[in-house]
Amino acid sequence: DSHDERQAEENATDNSEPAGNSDRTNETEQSIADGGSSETDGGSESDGQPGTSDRTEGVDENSKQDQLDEVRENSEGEELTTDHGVKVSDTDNSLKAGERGPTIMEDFHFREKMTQFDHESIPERVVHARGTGVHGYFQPYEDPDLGDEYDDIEELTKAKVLTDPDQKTPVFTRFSTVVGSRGSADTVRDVRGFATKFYTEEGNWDLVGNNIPVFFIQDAMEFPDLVHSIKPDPDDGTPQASAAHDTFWDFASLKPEITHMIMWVLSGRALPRAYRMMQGFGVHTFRLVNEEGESVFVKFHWAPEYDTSQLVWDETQKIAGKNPDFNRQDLYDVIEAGYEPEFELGVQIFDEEDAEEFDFDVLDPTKIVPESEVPVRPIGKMTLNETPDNFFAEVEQVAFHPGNVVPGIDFSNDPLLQGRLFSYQDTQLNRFGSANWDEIPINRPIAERHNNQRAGFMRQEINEGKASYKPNSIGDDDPQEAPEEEGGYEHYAEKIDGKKIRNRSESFQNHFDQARLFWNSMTEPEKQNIIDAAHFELGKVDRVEIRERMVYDLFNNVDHEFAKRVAEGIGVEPPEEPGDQMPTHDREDSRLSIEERRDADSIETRKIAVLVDDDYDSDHLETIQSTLQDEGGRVKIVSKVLGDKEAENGDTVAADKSHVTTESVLFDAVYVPGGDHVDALVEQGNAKHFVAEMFKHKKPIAAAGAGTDLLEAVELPGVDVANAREGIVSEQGVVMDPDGEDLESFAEEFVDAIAQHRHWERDPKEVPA
Ligand code: HDD
Repeated sequence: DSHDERQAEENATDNSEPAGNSDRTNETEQSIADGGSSETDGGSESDGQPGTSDRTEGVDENSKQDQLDEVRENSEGEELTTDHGVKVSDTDNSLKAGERGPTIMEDFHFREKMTQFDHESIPERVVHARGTGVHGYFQPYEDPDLGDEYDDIEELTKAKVLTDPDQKTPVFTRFSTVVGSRGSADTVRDVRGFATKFYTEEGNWDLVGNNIPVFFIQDAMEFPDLVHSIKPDPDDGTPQASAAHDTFWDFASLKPEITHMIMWVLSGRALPRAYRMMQGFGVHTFRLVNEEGESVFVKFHWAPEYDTSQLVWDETQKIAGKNPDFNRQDLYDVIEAGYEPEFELGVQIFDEEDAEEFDFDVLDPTKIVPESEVPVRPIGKMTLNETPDNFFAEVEQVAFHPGNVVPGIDFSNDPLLQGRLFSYQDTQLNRFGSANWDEIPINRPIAERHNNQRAGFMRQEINEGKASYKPNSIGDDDPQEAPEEEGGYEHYAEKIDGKKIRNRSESFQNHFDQARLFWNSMTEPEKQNIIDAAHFELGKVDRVEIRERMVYDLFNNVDHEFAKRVAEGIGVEPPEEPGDQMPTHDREDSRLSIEERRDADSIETRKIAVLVDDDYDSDHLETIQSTLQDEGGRVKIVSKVLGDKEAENGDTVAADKSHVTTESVLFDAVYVPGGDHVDALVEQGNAKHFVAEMFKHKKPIAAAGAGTDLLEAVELPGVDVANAREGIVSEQGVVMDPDGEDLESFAEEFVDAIAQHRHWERDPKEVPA
């Protein structure tokens, strides 16, 4: 199995300890021939009698993989054939009339090969075109703590995927950027999509969320306008994957309801360090429904096992050139190295009465339910542990639809959600050209399917029997409708009584309260990041009236100081008074700040570069390297050129990367061991730049022994290397041990500095990198 081979290879080459093992435990060989019907029973016992089988039972974490095994194709050791199974003798030369003559129409192999190629591409997603996806499973917690009001999760929902702690439901999760086309860069300023397909035994449930808990607009009717404004301009097709142009800010400046979302998008949330280092949100208020048909409202939250972490702006722009696949590659790399990124699923539960109490409308997707009002209750965990075999078949063809829900999960009347329930089905028809997109292996449920929906382009299933209508007497009226007690989906019987009306509810008008809450909740460096981002984004806007509207009509109604600080950087006269709609509250919620949420207790999966040249101190290298690896860090040796480097004592180490093939922006931290090699390093512009840029991007830096000379040569602002001549000094995330004597304590200090991720106290303005 190619997964195992990749695993073995990674384990052999990656010099860090894998945190887990992503092998599938149960490699069931299930073929159509040996009785597992293509309808699939998900690995359960089947009596083989068409029409008499029970609902799928015994779904486990491998069920989807077992199903996919049925369609996996492996050419290893095989002979080349045409699509129709005829062996091919020559695939390099077309059939010609004579040695140097024209190609002959009869050449079926040429025609087939070329036709297939000409039709290889399908339309990219109109939004979220660029992304990556991986397999995993979800498992509910045993007895989750739901607070005082509810004892157990069954009181809230009958969805087994959320309630049965013995059930591991397979999932496929796709992460994405929104605006850029399929070939754009990963590290642009943008919202990230976070879409999960749960292949539950009761059918597919798609939780199609983002890494930001609110949205730009309040009604799906506005979505085409929003997307047209942010996508490249219609006349020249620029800029790619960027909000920073007149059309987007024109639209934004005329839509005060966008303000809250804009605050998030200008923050570090829009620059995630990794897809596995960001929160996810279902955004809308959904409903949970229990066996009795009672319902509560719910907001879904994903919390990453690895701290939510951001990149800094200068770094993201450089990464976009050095490695545009930065986030996509990271996810594959860590999973293939044996780590299994986890996300905890949490719910905020509130009922209609609670909703009445809030000073915002829970149906308005530009609002959060603050965690200070309703805590997030963790109810289960998703583990991502398997990379796809084929990007097109799995990542590109996976198709999500918020309308895919299972009994126990239902919708609210959020007008954005309601519109999505139409749009996703429709967009898949455009992408796949057929209503049969749900038959594509990655989209196929594990749960059995029986209905009279038939035919159409690329139909795969062979539906037996004469009657494809209901009611029928010819086929015993099968397939039978399932009453609710047998798992039939019943929509929550919400009472609705109103006039047909096209308007925006009064309760949706409070646009600045939560934007201010967000601003108030930021640490000072996070506020500065937002201001810097506004200077960049609005600085790219040519029309001054758009910049003015953003400052006067939007930002000045969030916070007066904020509006003034933005105005100063973009050639707009700072407002003299706060805006008339500016809320005066000074509420904060620390859960909104990435920095305040940080646990900072682990360096697992962080990438650390060690700068090495000939005559390094091998004790300095090995002691620190092994501590970092024991803590789960991934250490790479970076040198001027590839090849073995020799230590002072004759040991050698092979360089993993050279300065030609890597850059500081691709690492989380840097370490410079001592030894005579430092004489060479201080002469290398690339080595100095590496350290200076690490400093500029607020990343941890460590140096032992003579390694500190390199830091001195770089003249890091505010770091007094000359006076750090004794013992271990750690300031601004720069850890130095000039004696190089207590390497263990030094390593621990360095680990702490890496766990902090970024050292915001630094002032990078003086760093010439
Ligand atoms: Fe959407 C894709 C998330 C509002 C219409 N959306 C898409 C994807 C994600 C989201 C993660 C990518 C799925 C994948 O990986 O294949 N969208 C959201 C969230 C929204 C949201 C969290 C607000 C809360 N979307 C939204 C609205 C509409 C759409 C209001 C239209 C009315 N979204 C689409 C789409 C896409 C899509 C055009 C493009 C490709 C696809 O669906 O499959 O239908």
